[in-house]
Amino acid sequence: VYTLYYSPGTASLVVHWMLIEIGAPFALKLVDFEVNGQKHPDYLKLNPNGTVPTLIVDGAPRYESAALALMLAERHPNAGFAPSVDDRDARAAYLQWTVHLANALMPAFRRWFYADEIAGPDAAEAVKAHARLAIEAAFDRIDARLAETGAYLAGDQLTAVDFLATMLARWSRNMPKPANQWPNVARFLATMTARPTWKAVHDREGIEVWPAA
Ligand SMILES: N[C@@H](CCC(=O)N[C@@H](CS)C(=O)NCC(=O)O)C(=O)O
Repeated sequence: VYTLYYSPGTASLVVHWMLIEIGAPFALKLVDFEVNGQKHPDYLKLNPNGTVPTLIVDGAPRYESAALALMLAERHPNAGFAPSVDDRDARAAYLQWTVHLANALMPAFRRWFYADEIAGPDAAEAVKAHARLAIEAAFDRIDARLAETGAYLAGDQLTAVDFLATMLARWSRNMPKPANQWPNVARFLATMTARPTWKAVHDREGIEVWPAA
């Protein structure tokens, strides 16, 4: 049984969503951002970064949403969410896009949502303008990749990286250019968000489903 420390709609959503997809038993623990629960000493013992998600796996706390997505895919091979190591093209693309999303797109969203962190509130507008360019450039590249495969990020097979990409696309929903304004991303999102588990994870977290039906 896994235990997921989460906050609604945040980086924990990809892990929550995949747990539902896989059908693995899990417990949820809400980390209340209103009271800064993510910085509580007890929580910092689990995840010294003071962020969500944290997933308890065989009694050990694990973190980093992209790593957790890859790990769940590996631990539950029957779900088919990781390309086989023998499928070299798909495997390379799977790893490349997972790391790219975690390394380029997620930090840009961090700057967008936590613009004060970089250089204080006075610089927030400039930080956001820069973050917006980085996020839109990332979706340009994702769109081109999805045009190339005609299906998913790693190729024909739906894999963990697609759940990660969908969560990140959701984060753009209130931005000047939401991710579903890129045509190939829109086609991909239509497929991903039609999965019944997409609505299920929103219901479990008590948040509005995007895009609205
Ligand atoms: N690289 C981390 C990022 C985690 C992260 O920044 N989570 C945000 C929510 S999306 C958070 O916990 N924010 C609360 C805070 O920083 O105090 C991951 O992917 O797990």
